[in-house]
Amino acid sequence: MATVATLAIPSTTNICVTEDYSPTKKRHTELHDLPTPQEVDIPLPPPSFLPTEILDLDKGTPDHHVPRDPRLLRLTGVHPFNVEPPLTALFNEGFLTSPELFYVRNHGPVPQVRDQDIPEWSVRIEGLVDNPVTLSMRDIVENYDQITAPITLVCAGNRRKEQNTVRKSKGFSWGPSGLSTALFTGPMMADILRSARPRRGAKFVCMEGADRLPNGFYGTSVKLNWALDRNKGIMLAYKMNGEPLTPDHGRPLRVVVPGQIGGRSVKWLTRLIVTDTPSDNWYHVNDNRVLPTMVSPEMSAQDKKWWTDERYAIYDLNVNSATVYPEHEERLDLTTSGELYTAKGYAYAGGGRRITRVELSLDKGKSWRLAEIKYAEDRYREYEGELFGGKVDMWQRETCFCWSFWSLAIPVADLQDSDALLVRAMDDAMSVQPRDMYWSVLGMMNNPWFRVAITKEGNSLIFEHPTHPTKAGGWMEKVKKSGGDLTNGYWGERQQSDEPLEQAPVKEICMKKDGVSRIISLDELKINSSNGEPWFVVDGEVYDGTAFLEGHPGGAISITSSAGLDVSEDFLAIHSETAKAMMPDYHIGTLRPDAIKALKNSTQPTPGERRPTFLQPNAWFKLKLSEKKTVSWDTKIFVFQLEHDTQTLGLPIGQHLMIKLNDPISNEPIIRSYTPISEGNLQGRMELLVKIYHPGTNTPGGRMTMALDRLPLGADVDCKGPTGRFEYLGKGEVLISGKKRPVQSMKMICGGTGITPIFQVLRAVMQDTNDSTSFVVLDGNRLEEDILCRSELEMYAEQHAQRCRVVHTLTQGSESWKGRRGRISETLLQEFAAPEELSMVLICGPPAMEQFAKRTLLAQGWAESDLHFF
Ligand code: HEM
Ligand SMILES: Nc1nc2c(c(=O)[nH]1)N[C@H]1C(S)=C(S)[C@@H](COP(=O)(O)O)O[C@H]1N2
Ligand SMILES: [Mo]
Repeated sequence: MATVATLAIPSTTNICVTEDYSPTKKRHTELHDLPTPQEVDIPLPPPSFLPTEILDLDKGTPDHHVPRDPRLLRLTGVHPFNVEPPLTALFNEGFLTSPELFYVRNHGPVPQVRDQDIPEWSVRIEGLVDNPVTLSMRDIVENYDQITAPITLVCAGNRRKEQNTVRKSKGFSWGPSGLSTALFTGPMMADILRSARPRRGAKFVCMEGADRLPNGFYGTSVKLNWALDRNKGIMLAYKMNGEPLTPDHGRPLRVVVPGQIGGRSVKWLTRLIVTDTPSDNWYHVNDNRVLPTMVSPEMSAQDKKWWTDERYAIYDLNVNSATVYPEHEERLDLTTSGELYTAKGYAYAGGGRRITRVELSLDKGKSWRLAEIKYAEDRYREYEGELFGGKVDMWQRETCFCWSFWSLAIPVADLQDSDALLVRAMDDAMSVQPRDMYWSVLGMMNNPWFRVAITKEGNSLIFEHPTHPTKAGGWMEKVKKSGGDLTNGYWGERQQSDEPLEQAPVKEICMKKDGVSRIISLDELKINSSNGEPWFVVDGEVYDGTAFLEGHPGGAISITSSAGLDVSEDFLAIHSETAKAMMPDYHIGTLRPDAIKALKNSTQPTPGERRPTFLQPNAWFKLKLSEKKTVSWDTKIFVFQLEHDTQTLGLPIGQHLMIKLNDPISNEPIIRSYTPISEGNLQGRMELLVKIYHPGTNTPGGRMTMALDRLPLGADVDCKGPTGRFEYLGKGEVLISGKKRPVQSMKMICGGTGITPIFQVLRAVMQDTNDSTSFVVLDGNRLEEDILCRSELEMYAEQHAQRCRVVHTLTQGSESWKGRRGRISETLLQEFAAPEELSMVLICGPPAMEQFAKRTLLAQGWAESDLHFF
């Protein structure tokens, strides 16, 4: 080991702040130059390939600027970004985790920091100090001693899914990978604070990040004396494994508080405030606590005092361990397996305490076997020198701030005779993981013995972890489903002394409002959602999230992006009982049963797949604008390219698609339904006929149409569909709300761009020589120039005179206009759209026109079920 110190490791003491922060740099060159781990006995970072691509998933979110690794498991839907790596992938990286696989816990959007702004990034140190200062990145990097140290960060929510399976907590589910380890580089916080000279009486240091959240900036505090104590290792960091911090991990600067829960390690650091009381930041008060187990979500919501009692705030991590091998759902073939199976996993403790033993049991905890433990962190204690521009100086530090790895070779015969492999760790304070879970409102610090269930299947053993972070399955769910009580001290196994079947006393939270009896169709859901009211579905019930957009802790975007969707799975996975108890206020009705199925059946997109048809009913896909053709002074055809030349849109006749794009002015998404003018089986492209509603003296203009008009060629819009409850099946057959209906004739009443859905149906009939359905089109416009699709309409009327009649009426026709004049009137409706057997009326136009038509047609003898409004 003596050779270690003499090895020349390239250092980067002279950090050029700007160059060092290129986010697009693929790979840190220093790593190539470093000695291999065999030469120097310290574990070096695994090969890292920082992603440079923005994933499609992130494109429509406030994090559209953050490149990410697709392997990460998203725990709270698309946004905010809360992810853990797959457990095996994390473990297999070894002691250090590459930044792209490092778990992420973001309460909101990632602040966008440009390269050129980094040197000017500043941190203000203020409060109870004699010398308040503002330090720039340059000061922080150049004027303070820099250190590099390996540190494991663990989210207080690690393993929370197990808590949520017992009883839903006020927190989303984490599997056992809510932890990662890296070499952090930067100055000690003690040095930074000393230069501001804290005053007598100062006891805490509050930290604040730049991420703007629903309840203010993220912030928290730790004790000042800890921050000043070098043994506690609290530091600021701007590098992780020698790379500049990535956006998700706090670029350009964060706090790292070793040995404590990750929540104290504030990212995107902007302020340090020295105070005499703990932080009053919303996230300090309402997050990262273990309330007494009897405090229910409702109790905690009713009484603030639970949240302000500092005794319940978490600082040091507790002792914890988990098994990685056997993996979840691993199968061990007994005919080919050797005699021994080596179980492996990780263990960590808090506050710098060392893991002093890890024990495994195969008989429910009656007897234990001692595992071997590897402390990779200790290898750094013997190393002296610089690494990534920071001094590695840990020889005198006795503290353990990193995870350790345990392993134990077990005779396969013993596994075969056992129902479960249990693991527990102990630390140097002799704290040991408990057998039983300590459930609490926030579900944090979950650390009971980690149990891997073993079952026999033929000649194999099947292993099962308690849960999977994002998928169904795991032994806990199975036990719960079969009526077992997970909290009975025997992992839910029924004991002989037990009553025949004890029902878990879990109270279901009712999310429905008393007296709400409205039945909502799929169409209504879609229409209202596309009109800017975010209606979404959870367990077959419809909620309108409009009134909660501003107050929503998850941000408005998580609600708006749920508009028109069945989000049961995500919603239930994310929300606490408290959140669910709020839902009656937003409950507006029940979705029609057929609609529930239609929503559920829609498939999820597979990225990179060459799909024959473009549209998917529950997923947004991007289309590129390739051409704008001017039709008249206010009307254009927008040509969009499909994903490949032979792809078709996949829009049934009579149905619509939703288009979503960002309002260039407010930057908010706008969603509207359209019917393309191009044919549904056209390959490679789609054409939309759109009348642009420019602002007038008294009218604001159409937001969507103006936004479309401004969209540059090559830009993307999001599309989803089909929607609509009407479909023309062909040869006189109509499908309406899932029911077939024969028609011999159709009356089509339209105004302005209302012609588009009507034209689509008309064209389908006209193109089919075997279709004998007849039509009348009553088309109202202002000027002759405003008539859309006129030549096609007239061509049809000419070629199929017996079954196609087209009547135009103009409100401001010029003198030369020979056709009808005035609005669509009672007389016109009587003359061209009188009730008939085996007929129906299709209507599409401005709201006033649609209302007038409805009233008049009903008065003239049509039944409501004969009318369809697009
Ligand atoms: C009006 C309806 C809604 C209400 C009353 C509501 C309420 C809440 C509450 C109280 C929280 C804080 C955490 C908790 O107590 O569980 C929360 C967080 C959150 N909600 Fe909602 N929510 C609504 C709709 C939605 C929808 C439709 C989604 C999308 C599926 C969503 C996604 C989220 C996310 C991602 C978080 C935060 C995750 C984090 O802590 O970073 N919410 N919501
Ligand atoms: N500014 C800011 N800092 C933050 C958070 C945050 O949302 N905003 N999340 C905290 C929590 S709860 C954890 S567990 C760690 C996670 O750090 P990581 O995302 O780099 O793994 O960051 C902490 N620091
Ligand atoms: Mo966390």
